Amino acid sequence: MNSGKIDVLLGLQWGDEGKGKVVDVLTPKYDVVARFQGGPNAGHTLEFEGQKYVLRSIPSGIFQGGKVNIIGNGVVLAPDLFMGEAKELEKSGHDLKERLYISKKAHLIMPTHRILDAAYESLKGKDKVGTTGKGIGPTYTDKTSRNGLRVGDILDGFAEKYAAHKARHIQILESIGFKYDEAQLAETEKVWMEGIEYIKLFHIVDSEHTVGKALKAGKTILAEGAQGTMLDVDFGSYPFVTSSNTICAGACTGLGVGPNKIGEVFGIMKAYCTRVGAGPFPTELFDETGQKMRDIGHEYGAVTGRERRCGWIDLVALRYSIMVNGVTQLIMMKSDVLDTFPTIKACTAYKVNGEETRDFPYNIEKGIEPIYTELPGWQTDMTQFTSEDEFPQQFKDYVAFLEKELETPITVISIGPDRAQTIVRK
Ligand code: 2SA
Ligand code: MG
Repeated sequence: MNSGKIDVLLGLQWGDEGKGKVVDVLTPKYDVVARFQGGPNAGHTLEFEGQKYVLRSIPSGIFQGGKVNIIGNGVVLAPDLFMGEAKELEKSGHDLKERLYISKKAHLIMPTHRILDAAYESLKGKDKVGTTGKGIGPTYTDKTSRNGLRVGDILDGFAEKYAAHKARHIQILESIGFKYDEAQLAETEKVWMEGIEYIKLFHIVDSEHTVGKALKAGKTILAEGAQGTMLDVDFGSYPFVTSSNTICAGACTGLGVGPNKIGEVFGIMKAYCTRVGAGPFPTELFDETGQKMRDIGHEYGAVTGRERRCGWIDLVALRYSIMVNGVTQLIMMKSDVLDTFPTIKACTAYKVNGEETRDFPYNIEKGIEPIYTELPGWQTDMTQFTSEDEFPQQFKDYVAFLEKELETPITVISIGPDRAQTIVRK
């Protein structure tokens, strides 16, 4: 933690690395927690005091008083979903309105963006991305094509702006002959407009100033990433990616800070690997070993409930993620899921068209053969451990092997979903 700096926490794989839990452990140390990209396609699960919460657009610092939470300009916000999420938290006694700041420059996800999301997916047919259906892609598309509607727009002349944007969307839908339920749209719009009014109850600000002033005052800031590096629009497995920059640089553009203000970069990874949606996944397992990971790790999506694809840890992809993010510390999640496996495999290189490489290639869609190193499993229940001294030798060897391959220290190891099941290494 660095005063006057932004520490960034992000996923290094395909999302679902367990960022929610880590953020929950880290937030008490920070003055400000900010989201910088993505939107309701994220689902950060936090468990405490016997309650389970899934945060989509709201930063994870929201549960503690005295913290400033920011939804940055890089985020895309769906007012109706935001309202549902916020009201749910308020029901359980959390006061949000004083703690949450929303950027005027964040783009709004309109109901028609979600229909467009479905329309573009259907046009792609068998090549579809497998999006979360939350309108993420179309909203970012409107942003970069200079057609977007922003939170700041709700403060002035909103009705006309909304109507114009909607008309343009309808025109597109008609031009591609995509059928949608008009009554359903009208229904959604009603709730969405209520959401617009609801947003006005929060601090709507130029959040870059909020962040800039906090940095100047020597406050500590945590930027909370969503999805993962392999879903980054530039560096992920394009086109099977999300539409934002999920990497560390996204925190700069998504909050309005210079790169020299970045402090620690926490890279979160699982002890194995998962992916939801379509797209390449070189170390994917289609056998009972993969099913075992899914069962033990409860690998089902927080947002869509979809089954996650499972496979061994991919060090080629992780090295790449560490490089493009400038990761300074690794945090390894779900180590306990591998507790019963007799053998652990780690992919250290790819064979691409017969040639071995340790560098992540341009295209991982076909012709990739993972090269594995096999390590003996620890076959020990680690879930009750409280210190790294208790780790079995085989697990210590696995960690040392990963650190050597990744040339980055693993500073925190998670051995279960509870806050208490977190080992901070000496
Ligand atoms: P979209 O809806 O346009 O962003 O979908 C594009 C692709 O990105 C994938 N995607 C995700 N994959 C895993 N986890 C996601 N969200 C997490 C969750 C939250 C997290 O559901 O728990 O860990 O931050 C997520 N969001 C998008 C999606 O499957 C498509 O492949
Ligand atoms: Mg998740």
